[in-house]
Amino acid sequence: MSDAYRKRSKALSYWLRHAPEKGGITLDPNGWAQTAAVLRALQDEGLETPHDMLRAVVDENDKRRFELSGDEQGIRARQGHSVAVEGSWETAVPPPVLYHGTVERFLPAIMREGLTKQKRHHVHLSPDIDTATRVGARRGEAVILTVDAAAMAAAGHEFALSSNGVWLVDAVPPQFLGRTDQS
Ligand code: HQG
Repeated sequence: MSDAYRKRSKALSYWLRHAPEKGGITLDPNGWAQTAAVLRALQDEGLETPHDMLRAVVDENDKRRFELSGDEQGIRARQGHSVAVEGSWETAVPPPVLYHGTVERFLPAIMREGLTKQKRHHVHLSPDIDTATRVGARRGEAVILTVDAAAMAAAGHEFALSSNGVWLVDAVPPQFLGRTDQS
């Protein structure tokens, strides 16, 4: 992503996941904002964004964080919210093993109480080690944990899959966690 797109992606993440009111934006119960309101908010930030550019920011986003509605009048984040929204993700049967990228300093708490969702709606899990490594590396040297998703599902934990491929759960109790050889 170019710098210009990254700046806009960060502003969109902030408004569409965490603080719509800071952009003068409202989200409907499914997380949709009016595209026109978002374009206005970008302009107010000095980030003039023609509609075509917004479409490109959405289409070329490195993690496919956002989606436009069919008529492009609406825009929303696919996952990662801290504000209350519902319905952006679907319940799904997970693969047997999923991964979580984190850093060493969180491990004592994680091994004691499991993965908990912190400020977001869900704990985010990755389908592969590469993705988990990138997630963990945002905070330092990545440590990759395995999640025994098969055993969790068998124990009744519900998994959802966002439309950009992120696995979402309420929590991962410590007995389902392990460490990969890589970390
Ligand atoms: C840690 C980004 C202490 C957890 C990424 C993580 C992802 C605990 C942090 C998406 C804990 C939460 C999500 C416990 C979990 N005690 N620390 N019990 N349980 N943690 O950002 O998974 O660029 O909410 O390990 O790429 O890092 O925003 O979650 O380090 O896809 O689209 O608490 O966000 O995507 O941090 O990242 P986050 P995450 P975007």
